[in-house]
Amino acid sequence: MIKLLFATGNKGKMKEIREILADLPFEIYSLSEAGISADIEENGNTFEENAVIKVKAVREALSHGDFQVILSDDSGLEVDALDKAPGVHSSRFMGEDTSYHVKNAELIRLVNALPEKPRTCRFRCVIAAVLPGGEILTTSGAVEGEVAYEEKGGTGFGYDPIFYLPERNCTMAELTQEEKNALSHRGRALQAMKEILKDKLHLDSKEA
Ligand code: ITT
Repeated sequence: MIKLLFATGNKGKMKEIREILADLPFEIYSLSEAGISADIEENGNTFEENAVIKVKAVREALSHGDFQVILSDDSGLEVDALDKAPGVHSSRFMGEDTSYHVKNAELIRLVNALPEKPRTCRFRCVIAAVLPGGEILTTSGAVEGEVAYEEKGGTGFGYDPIFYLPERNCTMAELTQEEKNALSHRGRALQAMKEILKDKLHLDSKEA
């Protein structure tokens, strides 16, 4: 098994990441499972910059060789009518400790106040990796949707209950977790990263 550290403190992300990576021979640790409490300043202007900031900060906090692979995820919601806010500030929007019920209601209110503007939005995700030789790589994924008129569904986390998928006629939070992972920004970015890891680490699915 290959020891992989996923540099996130977000439990919702971690659950999805474990499911998406389940067919590869990784022993996966979150930051808390690895006993790491890195206070990382996410001061990049893009998802890519922040994803790289996270893996580098965690690599520096580790003793050499603790983990063969370090991954991070920087992601967020871009609402077109709000100039792509909350974007890289998605987790900080209205304060990190504010409930998503409150954040979601505020986003709906902001978009409803601009009735002439489209409700289009997207989730974006960038996954960054530090490979055994120290090489840093990134992959990205996105999924298009619309800001819903009300919260619906209980799958996933964060903004999922207000992320309406026109083609499915439901919100992201009304899909099963497996359905979400198959089409989400995170699912797409991680699938692309899995292909790179399989190639670079000479892995087959299931077995090392
Ligand atoms: P880490 O930095 O520790 O990974 P974080 O929650 O601070 O955790 P980000 O800075 O990448 O992570 O912010 C991502 C935010 O974007 C997240 O907290 C949600 O508000 C939102 N988000 C990202 N992916 C999402 C998803 O699949 N469903 C709903 N909301 C999502």
